[in-house]
Amino acid sequence: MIKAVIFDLDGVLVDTAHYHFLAWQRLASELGIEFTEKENEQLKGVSRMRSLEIILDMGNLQLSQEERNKLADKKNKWFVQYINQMKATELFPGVHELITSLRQNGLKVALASSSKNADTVLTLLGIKELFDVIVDGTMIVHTKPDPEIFLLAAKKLNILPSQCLVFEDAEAGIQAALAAGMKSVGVGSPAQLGKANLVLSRVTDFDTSTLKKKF
Ligand code: B16
Ligand code: MG
Repeated sequence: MIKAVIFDLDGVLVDTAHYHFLAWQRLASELGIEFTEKENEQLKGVSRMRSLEIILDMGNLQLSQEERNKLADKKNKWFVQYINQMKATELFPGVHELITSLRQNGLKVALASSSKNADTVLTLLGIKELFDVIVDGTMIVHTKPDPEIFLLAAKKLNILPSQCLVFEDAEAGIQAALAAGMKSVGVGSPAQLGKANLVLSRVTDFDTSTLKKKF
């Protein structure tokens, strides 16, 4: 029986995944590397430095750690500029209502994002108080597909991993949920997220009756 729901942030509750893409594409373009939405799928859910390494591999570029740090900082500055212009209305429609109704039905709700900017995004959107527990990229060593972030969320919620349901838009996130021994809902395309227990186009295609029927 599911007792807690754990939400990813970027790409599940808000379209910040698009801002990550724009910032990486801008960096790739400066480096002369072609980078489209298709390649971007591999970056979703993984850490900033791992994302950079994937892009550098695409361009067969080998750089020192110091140069890589500078590029990662540059991408992050652009990403922060984009999110600072974000409006609270960019929260996907129905998210507030869904989380409120899960809590009214006695479920615990956590947020688990690989991003070190998660706190800024949640503050800008004014949704921090919706969650019983928040874990982000500043609190973990290994990012998705490692299960660390989801296991930490379950521990803080005091709920067994097998009683947690994860919502994710990234292939790496679904792999992390599986590795944590949790059930998962993929938000996006079945081609990308086929390993999830259920795939939906939007998080708000889910409600408490879907929970009872499918899990
Ligand atoms: P930052 P999520 C992830 O957030 C993003 O999907 C991924 O694209 C990004 O590289 C990662 O956070 C790290 O983000 O550079 O802000 O620390 O999807 O787990 O909410
Ligand atoms: Mg995501």
